[in-house]
Amino acid sequence: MLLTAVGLVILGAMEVYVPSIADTADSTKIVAKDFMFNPTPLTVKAGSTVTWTNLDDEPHTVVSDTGLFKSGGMDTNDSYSFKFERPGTYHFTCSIHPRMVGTVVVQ
Ligand SMILES: [Cu+2]
Repeated sequence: MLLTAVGLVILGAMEVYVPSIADTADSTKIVAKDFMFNPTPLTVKAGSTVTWTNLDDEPHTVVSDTGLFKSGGMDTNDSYSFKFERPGTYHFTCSIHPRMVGTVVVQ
């Protein structure tokens, strides 16, 4: 009886976990690699959370040109996420490497 209950709890947790992965589809992800953001521009729907991940061996940041969002330093494999509530065109740079630029278009 106890084992059955534990099994149900684990199964229930998995059912919650799987959709949460689906929510972070590739279409809301930007990588920093080879000192470039990719893809850029990235187009998402309003209310989407965009996640940047640093795949370089050098640290990078993600800083909005307007100050709307600003990550800390991201080491290798670190990520930063920001939820875009309003439609618009959002430019960002890496504050360490200013030639690294990118754009998120929110529809
Ligand atoms: Cu950088």
